[in-house]
Amino acid sequence: MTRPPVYVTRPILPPLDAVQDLMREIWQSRILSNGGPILQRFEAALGAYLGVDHISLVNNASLGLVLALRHHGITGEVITPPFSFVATSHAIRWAGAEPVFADIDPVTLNLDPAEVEKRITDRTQAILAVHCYGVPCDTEALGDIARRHGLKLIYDAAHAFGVRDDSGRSVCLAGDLSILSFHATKVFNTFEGGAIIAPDRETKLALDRLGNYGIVDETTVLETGLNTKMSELNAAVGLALLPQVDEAIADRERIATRYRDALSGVAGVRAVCPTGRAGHNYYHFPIQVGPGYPVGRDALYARLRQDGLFARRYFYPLISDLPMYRDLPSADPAALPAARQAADQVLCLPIFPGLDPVDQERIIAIVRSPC
Ligand code: T4K
Repeated sequence: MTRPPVYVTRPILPPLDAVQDLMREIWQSRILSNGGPILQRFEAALGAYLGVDHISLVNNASLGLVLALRHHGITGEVITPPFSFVATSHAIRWAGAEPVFADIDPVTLNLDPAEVEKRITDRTQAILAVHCYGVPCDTEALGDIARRHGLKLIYDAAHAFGVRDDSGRSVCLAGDLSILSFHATKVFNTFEGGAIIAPDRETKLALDRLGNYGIVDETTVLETGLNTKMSELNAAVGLALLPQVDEAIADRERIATRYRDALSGVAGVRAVCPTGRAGHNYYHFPIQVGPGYPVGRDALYARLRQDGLFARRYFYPLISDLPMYRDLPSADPAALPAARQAADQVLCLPIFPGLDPVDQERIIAIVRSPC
C-alpha cells in the first residue's frame, strides 16, 4: 500500500478549543486589528518565552525586514549572504537599498565575517546576516566589524525562533534588530506573521508606528509608513500555540538525533547543524552531500521523491544567480565558492513534530543506500 506523501515540514497547530475561545473574545469585542487586546497579550507572552523585552509584531518576516531597514534609513549597500531564502535580498531592494553578496563559512553556512570585511566600501550602510537553519552567526565577529565601520547590523532570524546563545541569551538580542518569521513552515507559526526584536521601548514604538502608516494620532502622520500590522486572528493563533512550542522542539530534537546517529557513518554525507546543543530549535535537518557519496545531491533528491519523500534543496538556486541579482558585481560566482558548494550540495530532510518513525526510517534507508 502506498503511504501518503511526506513533506519537508508540517505545521504545528494549537488546540482548536483554545483558538475558539479567543475567537469568541474577538467576536464580542469586534477589535480585529490595530494593536488589539489579544495582540498585546501575545506580545507579552512571546517576550516572556523568548526572554526579550521589546517586540514589534508584524504580518510576515519579509515586511519585518523591510521595516527594520527603513527604520534605520538604509538606502545604500547592504552586505548579505547569497545562500538564503529570496526574501532576504528582496527585502533589501524593497527598502530601497542594494544587496552586496559576501560568501559564507563552508561549515556553518552562515555569513563569513572575513568575507564581509572584504565587501565594505564607502557606500556600505548595513550588514543583513541570516542565522541559517537557526544556527547562530558569529555574532561577536560581525558585531565587531559593524562597530569598527559604523554599520547597522540586522539579523534575518526567520529560522531562529527560540534559539539561544551559549550563555542562554536569546540570539535575537544580538545586533541592532532581529526579525523572526512565524510562517506556517516555521518552528512556531501564526499562519503568517513575524516579529522584530528591538533593543529598547523607544525603538519598538518607532517600529510599531512605521508599520502603522507612520500615524501618531488622528491628525498627525510623521513619516511614510507601511502597513505591517499583525491581525488579532494571527495573534490568537500564536497565543494559543505558544504553550506547545517546547514540546514541539523536543520532538524535533529527537528526530534530528535519530537522523544524525543513523547517517553519521555514511561516506560523503555531513549533517550541517549540531545536535545536543542547548538552545537550538532543529528547524531543518540539512545534510551536505559531497564527494564520496555514490550519487549527487539532485539524484538523491529525485530518488526520495520517487517514494513520496519530499526533501527540499534549501537554498537552491543561490539568490545571486537569480535574474534580478546576477548582474551585480558581487554576484560573480568566482567570489562565492562556499555558497555555491552549499547550494549544490545541501538537502533538507523532512523534520517536523509527529513525523512517523516509519517514514523517517524510509528516508534514512534511501539516504544510506540511494542506488
Ligand atoms: N528570511 C528567511 C531566511 C526565510 O527562510 C524566510 C522564509 C523569510 C525571510 C521570509 O519569511 P516570511 O515572509 O515567509 O514570514 C517556504 C516558506 O513559505 C517561507 O516562509 C520560508 N522562508 C521558506 C524557507 O520556505 P516554500 O516556497 O519552500 O514553501 P512551500 O509552500 O513549498 O512549503 C514547504 C512545505 O511545507 C510544503 O511542501 C508542505 C508544507 N506546508 C506548507 C504550507 C505553506 C504545509 O504543510 N502547510 C502550509 O500551510 O517557502
